[in-house]
Amino acid sequence: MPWPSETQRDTEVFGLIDKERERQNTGLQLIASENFTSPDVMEATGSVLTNKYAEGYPGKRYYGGNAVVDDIEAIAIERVKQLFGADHANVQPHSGASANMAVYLGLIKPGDTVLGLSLDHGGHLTHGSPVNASGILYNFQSFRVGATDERLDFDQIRELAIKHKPKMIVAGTTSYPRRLEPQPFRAIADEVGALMMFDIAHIAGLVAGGAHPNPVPYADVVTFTTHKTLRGPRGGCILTTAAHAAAIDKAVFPGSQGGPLEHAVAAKAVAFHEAMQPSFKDYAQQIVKNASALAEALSKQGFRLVSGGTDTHMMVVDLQPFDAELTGKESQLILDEAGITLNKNNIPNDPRSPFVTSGVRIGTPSVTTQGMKEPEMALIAEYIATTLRNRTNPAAVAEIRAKVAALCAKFPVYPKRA
Ligand code: DSN
Repeated sequence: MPWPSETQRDTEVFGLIDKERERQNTGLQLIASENFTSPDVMEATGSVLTNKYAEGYPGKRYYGGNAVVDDIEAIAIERVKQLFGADHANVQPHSGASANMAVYLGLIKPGDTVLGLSLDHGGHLTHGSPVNASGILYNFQSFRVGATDERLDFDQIRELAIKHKPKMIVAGTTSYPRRLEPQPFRAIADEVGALMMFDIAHIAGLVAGGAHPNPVPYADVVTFTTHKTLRGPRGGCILTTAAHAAAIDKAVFPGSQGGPLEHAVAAKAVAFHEAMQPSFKDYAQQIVKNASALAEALSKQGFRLVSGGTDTHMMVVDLQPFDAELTGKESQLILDEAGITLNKNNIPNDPRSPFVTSGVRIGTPSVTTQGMKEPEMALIAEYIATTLRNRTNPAAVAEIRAKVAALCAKFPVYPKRA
């Protein structure tokens, strides 16, 4: 039987995909949690594996026909264990949020106390936000960054841990620009008898590439997404010590997920292979160098960097010293018109709501994948500042849009569809 698309291709959706490819090719992608995956990762994601049901784990499936899928998932597991030096890996979580919820389901009980970083100070929704299942089902107590240095305060974390006696301490962030050392979290967890989970969703690629410390030797469980700095397909992953392996596997399937997305698992395996190559170390180092260069250039343009700068792939920019009237929301909108994509972001103790904000978050994983280096970071800072200074002048914004397109043309990501 012919596919319907042979006679009636869905030009509507494929037209929009072409449009999105064009947007990604011609604009600056500065969302800290995004990246460009390789053609091989995309090929695996779009493969025949999307057709297969495979509830269970390699060698223990509920359906037949899984010999090939078993080999693929086993390769993904072995590669990621090797990449991070872990005892055990579960590569099935559909996302970082699913991975985190599976850890809570597997290792603690509803109502148990957990410590995590407050969302408005750089934590994640799944680190106990009251609007998320983590905050609804578990008794999360939040720590916050220091009032003056805007960095994690381990004295505060320790005091909270002693006071609340959590079952688990969650380390990890989504909009915190500083390096996270795992040892202080481990010391506090040991002192109060808590489990330690480290969510490295943002920095997994930096850890894999050796640019940031690996928490695996210190944490009971490490979660991450595969699509951020790690540059794989959209998805999640959990690494654990041998002691927690069975509980975590049970919490993922059948605890919280059904059939795994084996096309995504295959693409994760490809991404892990890519992250094992020597060139990935250079990539991880360059992401951080680019972020430092961009932060410095933005400071020179009159912006304030939360915590004074960055040692990761991202920075949180306080817009207030640049222009007290300018919000994150307005900046995001006008920069989009200039072909510069980033996201509004609360700064610590932000007087504005999360829908408006006084800051923006900027990341360098995507532009680094394109091959941009420090000189381009100076240009990007100039384009951002010029756009925001001239935000009521459409001709000036259009001029920046043209400059952004010219810059991106020098660093093409995906060739146009033939
Ligand atoms: N949405 C992701 C981020 O942008 O950091 C976190 O889940």
